[in-house]
Amino acid sequence: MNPRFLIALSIASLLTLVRVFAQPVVVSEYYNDNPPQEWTEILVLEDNLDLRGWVVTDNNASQTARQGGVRFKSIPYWQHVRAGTIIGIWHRDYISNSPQDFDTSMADGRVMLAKNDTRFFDPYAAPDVQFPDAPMNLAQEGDIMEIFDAQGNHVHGLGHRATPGSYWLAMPEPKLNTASALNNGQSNRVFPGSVLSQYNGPHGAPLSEACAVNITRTLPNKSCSSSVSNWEFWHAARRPQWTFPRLQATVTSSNVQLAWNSALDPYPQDSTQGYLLVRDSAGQDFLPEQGRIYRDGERIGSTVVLAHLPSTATSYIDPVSLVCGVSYTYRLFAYRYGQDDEYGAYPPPQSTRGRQYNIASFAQVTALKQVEQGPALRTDGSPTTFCDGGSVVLSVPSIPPGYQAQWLRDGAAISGATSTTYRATTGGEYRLRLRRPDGCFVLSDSVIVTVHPSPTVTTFPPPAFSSAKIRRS
Ligand SMILES: [Ca+2]
Ligand SMILES: [Ca+2]
Repeated sequence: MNPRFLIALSIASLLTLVRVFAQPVVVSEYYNDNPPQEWTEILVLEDNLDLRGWVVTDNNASQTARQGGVRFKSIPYWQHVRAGTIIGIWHRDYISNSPQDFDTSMADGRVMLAKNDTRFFDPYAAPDVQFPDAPMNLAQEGDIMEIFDAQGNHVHGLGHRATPGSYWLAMPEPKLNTASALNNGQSNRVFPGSVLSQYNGPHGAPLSEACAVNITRTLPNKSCSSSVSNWEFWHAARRPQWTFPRLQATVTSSNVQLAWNSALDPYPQDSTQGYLLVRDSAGQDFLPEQGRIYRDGERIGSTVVLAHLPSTATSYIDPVSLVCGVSYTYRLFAYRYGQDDEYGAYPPPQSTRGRQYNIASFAQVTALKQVEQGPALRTDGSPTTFCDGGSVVLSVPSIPPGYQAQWLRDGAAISGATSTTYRATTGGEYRLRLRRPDGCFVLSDSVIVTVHPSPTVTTFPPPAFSSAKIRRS
């Protein structure tokens, strides 16, 4: 990475610290060619977004006047668009009937629609349109793809031109402008595009690139010089959020009853989100592959897929009779989107297409058959909620002879924690598991420990500048 790039990037980062945008939709990439082959790729970043009446439009070659494009029709299709939805728009008609080129189903979070498909779009022409017969026609010398909300407010714009035109200069942020022409066969794309703040910057900022290689229609963007992509940004937008997931298991003689708190789903009516519930009896740390569709009853090593559940579900009964001495670990993953229309059940994981699981924040619990009442945990009197750096000591008074102790956090054994006391410094649900001489397990009750990040003080700008703002986070 050359020093000028680093300096420019750090200046761009500083600028975005001062002005923070939360644009709900961004222009991600567009491709210049003869109009029937041209397309624009936009990415939805806000969940359950009403896109009815929104506009995507282009500009003229000198970047001085808005031209035309599409207005999203006022139909239910656009009313509850989910975060992470990828919208590709052909600038004319569908170029083939393959699912790659003609995809109107939004259940997988990706569509490829034609501007001229009046089921989804009304034609849009700006008041100052210069060529009413050819709107949404990318020009080599310069252009801008711009998004407006239903009230006509600027949302985001991505342009290209060696020198910026008056429209681009006057256009509100957030916006980017690649400082070059865009020949036929080239795409202009946001890159690195790994955080939202990188979708805004001054003309020529090293935040977008135009070239004829690594063109990625409705896929995460790649740089002109390497195949690294911003798939993690796309994935993070497409997976459900689940803060502090908690899964509890109650073992009875005939089943295991599971209950959990909910992952965030602002629009459960569309059944776009759900849960994948798995069970393991051999300590395998199963994580689902992104994009892959699993079947109920499917086995992956020692893990079995128990069920797919709607996002409104908060409980499940596993009709399994636990044997004394055997422990089952349950994992519950929140997901968004169905099977990808183009790739099917096994998309390449870094394509971010199809079903996206939150494997960074999921719920887990271990179920054991209790043959005797477990001990109650004690604390040392310290609070169980504290800041980073704090701790609380958990203990039991004594352990019966021959019993082996093991502390668990969120159902998983803590390495080396085998005495009657444990000092907890990280958040989670703590239990003590005792193994009896006959091999059966006994579980204590649980203590939930919550750890908040310590307040940190950041000075900005750096001390070399004359004034400083203090940010607390
Ligand atoms: Ca689709
Ligand atoms: Ca792309």
